[in-house]
Amino acid sequence: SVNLDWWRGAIIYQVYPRSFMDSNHDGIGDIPGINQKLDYIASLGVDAIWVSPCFKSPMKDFGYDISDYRAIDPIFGDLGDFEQLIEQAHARGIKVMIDQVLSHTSDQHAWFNQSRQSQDNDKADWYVWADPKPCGAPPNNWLSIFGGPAWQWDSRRRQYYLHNFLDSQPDLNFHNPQVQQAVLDNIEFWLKKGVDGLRLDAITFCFHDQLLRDNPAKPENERAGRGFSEDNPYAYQYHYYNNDRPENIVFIERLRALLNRYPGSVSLGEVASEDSLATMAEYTKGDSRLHMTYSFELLTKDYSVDYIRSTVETLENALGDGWPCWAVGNHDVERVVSRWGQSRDAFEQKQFAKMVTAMVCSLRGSVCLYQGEELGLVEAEVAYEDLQDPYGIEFWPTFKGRDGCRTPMPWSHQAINAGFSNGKPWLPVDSTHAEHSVDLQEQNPDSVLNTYRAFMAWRSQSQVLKSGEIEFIDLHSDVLAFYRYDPISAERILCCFNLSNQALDIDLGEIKCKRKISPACLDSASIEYNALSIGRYGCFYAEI
Ligand code: TEU
Ligand code: CA
Repeated sequence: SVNLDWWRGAIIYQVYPRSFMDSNHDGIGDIPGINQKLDYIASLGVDAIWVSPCFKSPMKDFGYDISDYRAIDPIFGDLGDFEQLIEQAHARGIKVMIDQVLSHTSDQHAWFNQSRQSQDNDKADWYVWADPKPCGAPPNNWLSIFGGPAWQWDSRRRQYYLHNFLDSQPDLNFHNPQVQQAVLDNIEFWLKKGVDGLRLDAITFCFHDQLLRDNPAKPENERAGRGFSEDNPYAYQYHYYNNDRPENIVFIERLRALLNRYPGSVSLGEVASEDSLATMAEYTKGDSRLHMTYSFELLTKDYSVDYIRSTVETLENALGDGWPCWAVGNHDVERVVSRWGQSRDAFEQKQFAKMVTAMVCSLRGSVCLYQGEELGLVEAEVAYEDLQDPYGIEFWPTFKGRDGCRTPMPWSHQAINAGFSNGKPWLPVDSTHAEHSVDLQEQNPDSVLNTYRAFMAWRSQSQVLKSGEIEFIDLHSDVLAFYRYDPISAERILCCFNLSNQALDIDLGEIKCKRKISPACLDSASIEYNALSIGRYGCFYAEI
């Protein structure tokens, strides 16, 4: 029988194609490279892959600027390679999710080429065009995430166009129903090819306020980090008018109606708004909107037991019947071992990597894990001369951009470029990454990689970890502790994660553990009567 609910509690492995595996040695990872490594991906025990954009693109934002939504970029291969990817992933029981960038296209897209020709052509209204202020300035104060105003002057059309990201990423005008239909038709092209789901890039940015009202200023004490450079003025505004507009819901419902015609296909919306938790709830309410939304809340610089607990509790309270999807890393943020890990000690970094993966995979929800997390990779050092990310180039050195988490996967420690490519890689392989390569870790039963595999195998057998409810408890200020339980079967387990680098002895008080169920790969705790001893960065699971 087909499990249409496969996505609930699924582990989704994010592949960043440029840096995964280069099959033809031009220095850039490609789809045949992914296909060569499907057995490796299957060995991780993940349920699905999310492939970052591999569609035709001038690569100004490395694929998040698409010029043809139905073609694979030649640098990555061709449609046949992608069809093989779908077929061979499916043969291994792995679902395939594609990245859909709907809010904007590349400025090289045929739609934009036509739209910019005049103010009265067929596609004149497909993007967000506006006249300058009488003084010639942009129509309002909206800002681009990547720096500067969100408006770019077009000298031919003699109007400004909106771009929330790079000026080579013009924003589509979703108020035009033809745009919505064209976008949905592109999606259906891929659904017909058998893809199992969509990661919806920047989905909150589809609509804008048609009155083009100015965004209000944000007081200093509310300027949240989320990876923004401190000198990026984007952090100085509330983005009420160019982001998360109410019309989004109507479009999301159209999108869901399309997905419903392809049973088992799933949507995962990337939600970044002023009140992301409320937006996530709104976007997943009932069963006519998105299946799940992607949370940025664990991609922050700071973390602590209190922070994780209050974030998860607040989201859980807001969500109701909505389904969350967690991530501790992706292609946009510093790698988690460096971002959260306090330690430079190799053993502690390893323990930390294992514990964080187990922790995030034990929360209620689905999880996106980023390539390289299974190796415990640290953030790569990328010299200014080697920078590729336009966002990093713009704000260097207060913000170094996103290249440090995008460097190539280390496959084999003795090979040139750690086995990623014989050619010069588009980003250098970090000098410390070869010692974390897949071949070395495969030989070591205690490696982060083998622990990850064993943990996933163990987790996949636990229905309560995949779909149970969650309830936090106070145990110790350095220990994140919660129950997962099934209200019907009354199965209840306790999950504990020591976020500190100190071994701890904790009195469990009233909590009566029936038996320890920690998987052997993460056995770093012992319990005697009601005294729990848990190692530094240790994990503990018990049946209650
Ligand atoms: O990111 C959307 C987004 O909100 C990011 O700008 C995020 O806030 C920022 O990167 C934090 O550092 C998506 C993609 O994940 C990103 O790679 C793209 O550059 C962006 O959309 C534009 O398509
Ligand atoms: Ca290649």
